[in-house]
Amino acid sequence: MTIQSHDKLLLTGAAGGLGKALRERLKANCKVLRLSDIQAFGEAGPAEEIMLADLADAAAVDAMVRGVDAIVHLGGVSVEGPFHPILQANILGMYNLYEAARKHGVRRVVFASSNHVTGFYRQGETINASHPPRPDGFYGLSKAFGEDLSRFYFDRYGIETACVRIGSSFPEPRDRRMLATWLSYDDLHRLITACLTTPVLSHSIIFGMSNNAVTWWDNSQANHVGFKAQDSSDVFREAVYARTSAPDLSDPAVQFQGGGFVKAGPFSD
Ligand code: NAI
Ligand code: 15L
Repeated sequence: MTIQSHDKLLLTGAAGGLGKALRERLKANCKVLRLSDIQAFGEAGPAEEIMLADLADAAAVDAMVRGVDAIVHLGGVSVEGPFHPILQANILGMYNLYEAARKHGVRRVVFASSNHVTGFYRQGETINASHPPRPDGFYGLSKAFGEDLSRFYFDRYGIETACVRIGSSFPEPRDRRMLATWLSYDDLHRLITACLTTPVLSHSIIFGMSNNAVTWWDNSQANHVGFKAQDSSDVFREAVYARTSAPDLSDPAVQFQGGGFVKAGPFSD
């Protein structure tokens, strides 16, 4: 069940893959959904507003945040790559977003962090939110920064944040690794809804995954969020095995949880 918990909810990264998947679903969580991205993506529909903004532009971010009650923050560079674009969108962008949230009294944020914060743990290990970050690149580092920054804004200003370390959120798992990391769009929406509605969120780290039989992540420290995954990658297992070859255990992409990200680069700006 989705509770309409907020008057005006801001969704950043609305033009992206997850933004498009969540646009209709999140309308049930609020009276008005404000959609933002750096790139144009069409007209506002009923009960929607569109405000384009570059996350690196403090004034634009301030205007984007003014008047909203809560934020689902998906915007930014979403893959490994050169440092400077990541610095602008994911690091400076997070600072701009939380400064605007502080100034305008926003009390709760759901931050799309990533499994790449801990991508250098091995696929044979089970980790929880207390394991130290082991980012697998500049992208994972930027998400680790976002988690730390949001913790500071909670400790200092009381802004609650759920750092959702999303695994792989696509219509279906694309390879054998994603049988462990897959998060369905419906489960992602359930997870965000839980983060928006749980009475006390505090600063929480939660791995974003469906109810997959194979898992590397233990969410027992996030029971207070109240998320129960209802989908599972298991229904895709046979098809994924049929179209993929047996893993090469000497390949770092198979050894580490971050998959191919762990061997991306080096990049020059
Ligand atoms: P995406 O790349 O499709 O969407 C990201 C959006 O952010 C794009 O529409 C892009 O235009 C926008 N953006 C980039 N730079 C910006 C800037 N400077 N200012 C404003 N907007 C900017 O990525 P996707 O898959 O939709 O992911 C959404 C979020 O979830 C990202 O933060 C990503 O890191 C995170 N995530 C996604 C996962 C997945 O499996 N899809 C897994 C882990 C994390
Ligand atoms: C991510 O953080 C990316 O945003 C997404 O595109 C996928 O690559 C995902 O991680 C993953 O690890 O599968």
